[in-house]
Amino acid sequence: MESSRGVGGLSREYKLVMLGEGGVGKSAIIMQFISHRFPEDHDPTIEDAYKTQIRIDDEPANLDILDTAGQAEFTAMRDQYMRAGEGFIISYSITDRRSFQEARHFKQLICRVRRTVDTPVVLVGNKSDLTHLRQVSVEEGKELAREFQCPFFETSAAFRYYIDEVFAALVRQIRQREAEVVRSGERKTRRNRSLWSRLKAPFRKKQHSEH
Ligand SMILES: Nc1nc2c(ncn2[C@@H]2O[C@H](COP(=O)(O)OP(=O)(O)OP(=O)(O)O)[C@@H](O)[C@H]2O)c(=O)[nH]1
Ligand SMILES: [Mg+2]
Repeated sequence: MESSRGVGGLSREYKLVMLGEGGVGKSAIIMQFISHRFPEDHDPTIEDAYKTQIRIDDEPANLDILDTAGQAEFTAMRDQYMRAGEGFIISYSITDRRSFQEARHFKQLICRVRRTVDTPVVLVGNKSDLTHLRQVSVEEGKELAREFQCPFFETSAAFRYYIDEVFAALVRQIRQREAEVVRSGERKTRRNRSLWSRLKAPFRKKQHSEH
């Protein structure tokens, strides 16, 4: 298991994947996060990768972010990046109910490909600035996040609302899972040790009785 500081004191790299229907603002969220810019036009993504270094809870983190295609015709690589990613942002637009319904499909796909329900995820309802076009309520978003057992944010890439929070929450999720794995590993080692000492006990007794 790699420590959170990585090998040789370098900061740990986190492989994050941005998922969601076409046009919900995946690229806009990433661009605002990395370069504080908002792309006004929709330029459908095929696949783009971004790297950035930030500090989260006073620990450095190298983020390797994959921006994926929402358009169905570009989804050939999906299984591969779903396997390789460590944390996933599932995004929808609050102005597009269909994109909200698709969010559940993305979660199911992650579970199916990774064969576990225990993958770090953050749910994001983007375009929160477009209140007059809202089709999905905050409550519905929260309810889906409860179902996913994951953090939830309504973001606006246009106004840079809650953008940093999304990435920080995802890295925290990954760190928590890793800490849990380490703890359960220690528990197993302790259990094995006590099993071993119980197994060895009769030998010890025998040795003592011989003297
Ligand atoms: N008002 C508003 N518009 C947004 C917001 N986020 C994205 N947009 C706009 O929505 C359109 C689509 O944004 P993109 O970031 O290209 O969407 P995408 O999810 O990357 O789309 P694909 O790459 O095709 O999957 C663009 O015209 C953006 O300017 C937002 O928070 N508020
Ligand atoms: Mg895009």
